[in-house]
Amino acid sequence: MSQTNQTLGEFIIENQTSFKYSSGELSRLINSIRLAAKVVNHEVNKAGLVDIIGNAGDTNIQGEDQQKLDVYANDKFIQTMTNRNIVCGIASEEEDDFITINSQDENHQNKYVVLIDPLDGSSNIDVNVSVGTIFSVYRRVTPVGTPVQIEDFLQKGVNQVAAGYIIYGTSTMLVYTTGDGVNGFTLNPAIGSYYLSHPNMQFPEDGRIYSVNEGNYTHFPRGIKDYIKYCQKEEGDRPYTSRYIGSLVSDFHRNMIKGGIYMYPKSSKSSNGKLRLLYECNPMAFLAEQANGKASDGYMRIMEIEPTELHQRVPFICGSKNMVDKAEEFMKNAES
Ligand code: AHM
Ligand code: MG
Repeated sequence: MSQTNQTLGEFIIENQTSFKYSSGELSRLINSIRLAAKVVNHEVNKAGLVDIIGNAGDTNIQGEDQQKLDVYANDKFIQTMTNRNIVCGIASEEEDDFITINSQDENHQNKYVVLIDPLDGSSNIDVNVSVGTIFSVYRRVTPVGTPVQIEDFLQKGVNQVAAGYIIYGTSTMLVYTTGDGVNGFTLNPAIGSYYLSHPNMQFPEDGRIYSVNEGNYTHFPRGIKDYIKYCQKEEGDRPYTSRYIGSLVSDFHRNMIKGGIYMYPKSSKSSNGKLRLLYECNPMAFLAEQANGKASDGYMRIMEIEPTELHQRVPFICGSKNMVDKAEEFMKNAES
């Protein structure tokens, strides 16, 4: 039985041995993400102060260049994982290509690659709305000790060994899975430690919240339009409530706790939707499935999609299982 006074550090150590391929490497990796997240959290929290305490122009009070927060977060996560020498490669939504780590060092035995969206929903920062970091971890498929290759990153979501997100919200939380359920940890900012606050998180099988950018309604496929009309219909426990933050991590987090569905479908304007398969959809799909939820592109399981490029986009429907099933049913019926 989990204790709520357990810190993330204690939890990682306690659960390390139950992990199938345990060598401590994955634990060190989660630890470095935990550390970088604290640094980024600090910066995100004072975002509104930048114009007040920063110098005019583009340098801050220490004389450092002011960076956009998403660039800052990208640098911090990459720096932390590179300095601690715990992964062999990183791909980031903020970088055009993947980064190879220590390919010159023949003793470099690290076997994991990380894919990361360092600050998702960053357009929300200016208006003080929650943003998040999303990460996904795979075991490399090319030989250990050699430079990573594109195929180490272009793996199906089912191959993930860990995934998670940090939500910089009213409180900051780190939520992650290593394939054995989903656990959420809340940062106590006074102490700088994360505590297990949400053990074994589960999507309710049914929900009453739908989250979609309805401004794009006219451009959505028939099946999605029909499903939205279904959500709005006065019948049984409907109409459902519409909630859309526009910050995937926050919308997902709320839906996981309360029960709901998130949709970013394709539209006549963007044939594959907006969200990235490798940095956003796969990690959220892994978390959803580990929390008894479901993630689909409308027709098939997200984690079964064969990736073809690093920044590939896919339509994304994710949340309470029965709701995703229903949306898929509408997609299918619209075809016939
Ligand atoms: P980003 O990676 O550029 O921040 O975009 C991803 C975000 C998601 O967090 C959010 O759900 C979605 O974009 C919102 O998009 P839109 O404004 O088109 O509804
Ligand atoms: Mg993003």
